Amino acid sequence: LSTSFDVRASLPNTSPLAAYLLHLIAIKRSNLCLSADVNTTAELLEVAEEVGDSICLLKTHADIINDFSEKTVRELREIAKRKRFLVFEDRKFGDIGSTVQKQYTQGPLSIAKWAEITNAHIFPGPAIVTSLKQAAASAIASYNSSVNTEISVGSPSSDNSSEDEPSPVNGVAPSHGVDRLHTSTRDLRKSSVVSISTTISTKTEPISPVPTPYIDDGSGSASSAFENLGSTPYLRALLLLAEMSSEGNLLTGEYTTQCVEIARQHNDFVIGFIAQRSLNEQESDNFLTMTPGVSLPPPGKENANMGDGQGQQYNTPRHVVLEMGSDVIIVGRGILQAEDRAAEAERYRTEAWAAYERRIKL
Ligand code: UP6
Repeated sequence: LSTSFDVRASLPNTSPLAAYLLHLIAIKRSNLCLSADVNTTAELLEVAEEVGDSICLLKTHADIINDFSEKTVRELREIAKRKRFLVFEDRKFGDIGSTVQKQYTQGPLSIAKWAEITNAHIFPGPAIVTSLKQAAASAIASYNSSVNTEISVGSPSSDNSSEDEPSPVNGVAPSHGVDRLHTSTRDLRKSSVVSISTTISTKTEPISPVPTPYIDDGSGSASSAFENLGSTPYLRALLLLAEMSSEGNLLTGEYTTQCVEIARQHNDFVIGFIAQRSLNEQESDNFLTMTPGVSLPPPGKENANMGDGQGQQYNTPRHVVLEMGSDVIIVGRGILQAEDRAAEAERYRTEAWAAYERRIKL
């Protein structure tokens, strides 16, 4: 619990995406994830612009966005690249392996194409993890082959790509991507073993540093820190729901323990948990803990019993990070309903970062 994010990024068993995120958190001095629970693309992009500098991660519920489309994905990826955050689709998968593979890679959401991180329940058993891992490897292979194809056939304008298609750097072009995904899924079955760690993308983009004032901690300029970090790698990872924030939930005791066991067996793909406290117990555990159900009480109401009247239970950033050992706070309405969302996000970021700094000094 007292190990810094930077040190954790360099530990031997840390997967490439976890290492990237840990470095990003350290550089931005942000362990804040915005839960962007909005209903339109315009609102999503607007809030991403407003708070992007203050967050390490933006969490979506793509299935509540009425006009979700390729445009949503393309523009969100553009903001994520410019403002330097990762995207986490809070899909909470919970079906048999074969079905979750399709839900992850196909359909109108095609999550694997645009979200670095997603999450799953383990109540269907451990095959949910292996199946998602396999589908992620397939999506990465598809992306890599799309980049190679672009290189071999020339610029995207030389084929029939429509203007609305994301560049291969930001995501897999929709129509082509789906075909490629089918092909590579077939290849995957033939070859049977695909190691995600062998598919680290080296096809990175030129760096466009974001001059964000709070990043500079005196140890060097933000832009040089970002240069060292490089651009976002095309990688995929999973969080397991080990605990929930809602009143009376059943993710407790033996269920939570099983979740940790499954995560340990797949720590090349499972980078951490949605949980209310750190679940790192063994020396070799380096899982990221992300905690929803976080809000700051309004001034003067510090001792109020916080909830939303619909089962949600809230804790403060300080409690979650300092006392429970969580790494990243997930905040939705606490920021979304503020008049000045950028300022409110900064308030949450500052609180959560101060709690982390106190924790590592303990
Ligand atoms: N979420 C929880 N609790 C969990 C898991 N996920 O609240 O145990 C998600 C919700 C919502 C967000 O689906 O998107 O985190 C919390 O939003 P809020 O801050 O507005 O309550």
